[in-house]
Amino acid sequence: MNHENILVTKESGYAVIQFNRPEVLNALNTKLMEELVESLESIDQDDDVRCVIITGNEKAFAAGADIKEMADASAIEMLGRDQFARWDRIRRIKKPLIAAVSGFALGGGCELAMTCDIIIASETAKFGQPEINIGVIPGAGGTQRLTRAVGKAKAMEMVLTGKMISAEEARQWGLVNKVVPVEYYLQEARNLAEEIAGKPPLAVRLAKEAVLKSFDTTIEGGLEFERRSFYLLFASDDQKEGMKAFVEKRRPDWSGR
Ligand code: DAK
Repeated sequence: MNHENILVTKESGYAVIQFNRPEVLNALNTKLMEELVESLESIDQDDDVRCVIITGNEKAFAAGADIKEMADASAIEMLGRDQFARWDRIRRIKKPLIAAVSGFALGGGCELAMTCDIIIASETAKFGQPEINIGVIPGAGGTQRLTRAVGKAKAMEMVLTGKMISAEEARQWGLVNKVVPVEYYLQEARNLAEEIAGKPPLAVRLAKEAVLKSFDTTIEGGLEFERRSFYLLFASDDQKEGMKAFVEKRRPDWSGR
C-alpha cells in the first residue's frame, strides 16, 4: 500500500511504522492518522507480524495534532470529522505497540505514545501536553492516560502549564520504560520487538488485553478476566508445547495455535 505520510516496513516478526512529515515535526494531520490506523489494522491481521514499532525521527516523534488543520474549524466541523473514532481504533489493536520516541512528543504525539504499550525514548525526547497554550485541553486521552501513568500531581502540572519534561524525568515518573542515547533508541525498540515476537502469540495477545483491562475495571472484574484468559490458554497448542519444552529442557517451538 502506498502512503503519503508514513513509511511502513516489515522485518522478521515485527513491523515499523515511521511518521514522514519531517517538515512539520510529524504533526498528525487527518490523512496521517487515517494511514496509521489503516496500516495498524491491516498489520493486526497479519500472522507474520507479532509486534509493531511506531516512530518518528530524531527531532520529533510528533509535535501534536496538526494545528493548522484545525485552527479554523468549528465545533460542529470537529464533531463531523469524528477523529476520536480513529483514535479508539488504535486502542483496539491487539498486537503489542512500542513507541520509539526521540525529540518532541507533544499533545497528540504524547497521547499517541501513551496509547502504545511500551515507550522507548532517546535521551533527547521531550514529552508534554501543551494544548493549554493554544486555548484547548488534551483531546486524545492525555488527561486520563497521563494521570494514570504519572499520578495526579505531575499530570496536573503538565496539563495546566503545558511544560515539557525530559526523557529522564519521564522515565523516573513511570511514563517511559527505558532511555538510551539517541543513536540507539530505534535499535533498542527493535530488540524489544524481536524479543516479544519470539513469544507465543496467543499468550501475548491475552496478556496485553488483561493488562489493559486493569484500566477500566474493578480489581474483582480484572482478576476474573485474567483467570478466564489463563484457563483459555490451556486450550492452546502453545501452552502444551511451552510446558513440555520446559520439562524436556529444550527451546519451545511456537505454532501460534
Ligand atoms: N501542527 C502544525 N504544524 C506544526 C506543529 C503542529 N502541532 N508543530 C510544529 N509545526 C510546524 C511549524 O509550524 C513549523 O512549520 P513552518 O513554520 O516551517 O511552516 C515547523 O513545524 C517547525 O516548527 P518550529 O519552527 O516551531 O520548530 P521549533 O524547533 O522552533 O519548535 C516546537 C518546536 C515543537 C516547540 C514548536 O513547533 C511547537 O510548539 N509546536 C506546537 C506544539 C503543540 O502545541 N502541540 C499540541 C498541538 S494540539 C483530537 C486528538 C488529538 C488532538 C486533538 C484532537 N481528536 C481526536 C479530535 C491533539 C491536539 C494537539 O496535539
